[in-house]
Amino acid sequence: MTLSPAPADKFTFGLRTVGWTGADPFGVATRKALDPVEAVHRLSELGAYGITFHDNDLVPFDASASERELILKNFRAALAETGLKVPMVTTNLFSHPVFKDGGFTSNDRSVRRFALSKVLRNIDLAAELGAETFVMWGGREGSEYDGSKDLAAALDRMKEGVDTAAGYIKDKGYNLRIALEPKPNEPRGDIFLPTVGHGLAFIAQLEHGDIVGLNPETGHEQMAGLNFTHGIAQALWAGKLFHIDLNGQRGIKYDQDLVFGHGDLTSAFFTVDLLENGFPGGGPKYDGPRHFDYKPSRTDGYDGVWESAKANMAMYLLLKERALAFRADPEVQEALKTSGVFELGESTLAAGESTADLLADAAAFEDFDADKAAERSFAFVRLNQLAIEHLLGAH
Ligand code: GLT
Ligand code: MN
Ligand code: MN
Repeated sequence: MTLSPAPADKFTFGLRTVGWTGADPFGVATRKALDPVEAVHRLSELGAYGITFHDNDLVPFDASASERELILKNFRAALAETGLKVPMVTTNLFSHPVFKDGGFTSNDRSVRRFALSKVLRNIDLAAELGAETFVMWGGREGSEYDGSKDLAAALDRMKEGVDTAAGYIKDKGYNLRIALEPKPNEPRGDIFLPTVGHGLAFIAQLEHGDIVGLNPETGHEQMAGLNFTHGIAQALWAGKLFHIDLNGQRGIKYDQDLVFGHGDLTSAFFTVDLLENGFPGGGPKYDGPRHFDYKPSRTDGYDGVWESAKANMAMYLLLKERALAFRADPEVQEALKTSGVFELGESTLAAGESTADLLADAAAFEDFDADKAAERSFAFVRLNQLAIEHLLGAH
């Protein structure tokens, strides 16, 4: 296996990632703005498959119609020249002060109407550029004070916004699906739909939930102290892993957006193991873009920007190599067996067995020796040590 990425690896980057100039709440930009056309060429040279963007990453909020056309013309030309794809597009409903109380859930109805209209117009652009996923990250949808929102009404408005956008996609016959991106907090004190679990429960309430899924981000689940691999596993299991934002985060703190694998490396290993190898017993697999949503550190110049873009892809490919070797190792297969990992795939009731049959089965209860069963060692530590050894290249 080679560590040089190729378009077949389906690595994608947000224009906002390599284009982040380093402005944060405490300081101004440390890098000059990046021309989107240059971003397209650079990413393509590095072996990426695609680029993603918010409407306003490309076209400034206050651009005139003719300025918009010129920007899009140059961008399309760069895409055509390099063959880089745009698999995902999203809408900025968070930067302009008008969105300070949210877009879909602002207490001000005129802002909600503006936000919805902005989203619908951007859906047209996404479809035109051939995107298949339309991400919705509601960073400003939330509150600092519980008394400032009618929380049920906020969820109604969120549902209205997402369902209206999904209905519009269907009416237009676009080949697009919506992917909601959960985040627990930042920039709002508390964001609505804070985790994968909240997102899945919300989708179940939608009218057009069939074309709405999730775009989980590594760091966002970890900011809430949650297990990212478990989160994407449940989304996959529910048929809702439509897209993924890979990056790095170290513990429960502000959103770090580090390079993938530069946070919790063991967790990153198991994330790649799941994405590349799937569940041990089969089951649904993810085949969408491997999208990196990170920020090149503001300490670095453009050399560091391109190094970090390469680092995301190299980390993924290294982890993929290790994860494939892990599963292919006979010792690991044996350890998985000893640990009962494959046994979990067997249904607890036999085919056609009723609850009455189970209750009548003395072997399951009266004759079951709980103390004896409790003696079984699952040997999970050995299995995990093997995983870490593979991760470190020791096998
Ligand atoms: C913003 C956020 C990301 C989201 C983007 C999608 S915007 O940069 O921090 O996690 O994926 O709107
Ligand atoms: Mn993200
Ligand atoms: Mn993030």
